[in-house]
Amino acid sequence: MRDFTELLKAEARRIGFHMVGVARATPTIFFDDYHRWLDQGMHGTMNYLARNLEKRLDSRLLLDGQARSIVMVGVNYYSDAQEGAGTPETGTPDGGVIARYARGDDYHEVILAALRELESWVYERHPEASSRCYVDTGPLLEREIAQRAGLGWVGKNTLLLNQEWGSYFFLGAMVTSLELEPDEPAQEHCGSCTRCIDACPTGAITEPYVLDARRCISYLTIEQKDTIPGEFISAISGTPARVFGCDICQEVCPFTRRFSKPITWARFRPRMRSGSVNLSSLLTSTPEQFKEQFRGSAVKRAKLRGMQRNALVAMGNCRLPEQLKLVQAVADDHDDEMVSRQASVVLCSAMGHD
Ligand code: B12
Ligand code: SF4
Repeated sequence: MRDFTELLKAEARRIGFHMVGVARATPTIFFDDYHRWLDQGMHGTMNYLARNLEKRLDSRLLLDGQARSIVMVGVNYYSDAQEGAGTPETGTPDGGVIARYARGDDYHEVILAALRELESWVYERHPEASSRCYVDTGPLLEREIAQRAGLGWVGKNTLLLNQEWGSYFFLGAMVTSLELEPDEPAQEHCGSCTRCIDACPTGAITEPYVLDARRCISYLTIEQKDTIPGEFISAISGTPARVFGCDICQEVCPFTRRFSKPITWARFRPRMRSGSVNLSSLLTSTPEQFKEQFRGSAVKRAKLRGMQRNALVAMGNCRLPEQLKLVQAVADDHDDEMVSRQASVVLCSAMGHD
């Protein structure tokens, strides 16, 4: 299978994947770590992470027990817009930054379509093989498998880092029943660096390689559906304010600083100038306007109510008098009770109360 594996990798590169490697389907060596993480409740409300545990922790069980190899691919999504560099949205305190991964089209759809192209190529040559493609949603530890496939190492911020690309890249997986030639696992290069741990404003990286999702700005602004507790408001409304996701632990990393390269996949190019949106207009947006603005984007995952909640938190200490009025108005009256409660939490925090 060595020759076929090489041809498959060449095809993956022709399709446009920036990274490709192969890992054996095997049980994870992080079985105990994963269970400890769940037992401590670090997954918060993401209950799906506690489901399908047999498969998630032993990829041989995928494809009804037929999985033998996993082809891992990576696609760069870095956009180099300098947040806060005098642009209309971020140059004023009324802009909120969208994390880089969500500035273009929804990566799930884009990468899955490209992976299916690769899958068809394999199927034409091996119609007897079964396979399945995953981007994010499958019961897979994508980063751990990608490390074994040689795509990079799991950094202390828990993201996969690559010496040529940094960490601003998506992962995708094609699980197959074919016995492909596996790659050598990538070596770790974080060394004694702890910049991501030191820089996280909410202390979400509780120890190297362990992220308490409940404290992560990405989780708080995207996955968590209720109000964001007051203790996180100053971190989220810092400069620049974050309104969807967070890149702080990547922004400070010496590898992303040195090796990130601008996006080449057109569909991942940022839709919004400097990667940010106007907070006040988000607060007054109608469902129709929201749908139109974020059609085909990963941002719609947070829904309008989630984004309005995030906009309130991003306004934080209400540096602008107009913002204070807006937050007050939402606290007094809003169709969605959760959004209204969030406005009250923000007002209390701005006045220095808990
Ligand atoms: C749930 C999830 C989240 C959650 C939880 C994040 C987390 N760290 O687990 C939240 C919502 C917070 C999140 C945030 C983000 N996510 Co996310 N997320 C996922 C998802 C769906 C599952 C991850 C998971 O299983 N977590 C559970 C934890 C316990 O697993 P784990 O970190 O892999 O843990 C293992 C290792 O840490 C290992 N381990 C433990 N100790 C040690 C010690 C050593 C030395 C080593 C090497 C390993 C190790 O053991 C653990 C158990 O196996 C994956 C896709 C997937 N299916 O894998 C995307 C994924 C990880 N996310 C991704 C992205 C882009 C992000 C964000 C950057 C988005 C943003 N800008 O806001 C942030 C980054 C935050 C961060 N620092 O992780 C990408 C990452 C790409 C990359 N280059 O690594 C993925 C792979 C999606 C994709 N298909 O591209 N995410
Ligand atoms: S900031 Fe330092 S410790 Fe954190 S992931 Fe990057 S190299 Fe590793």
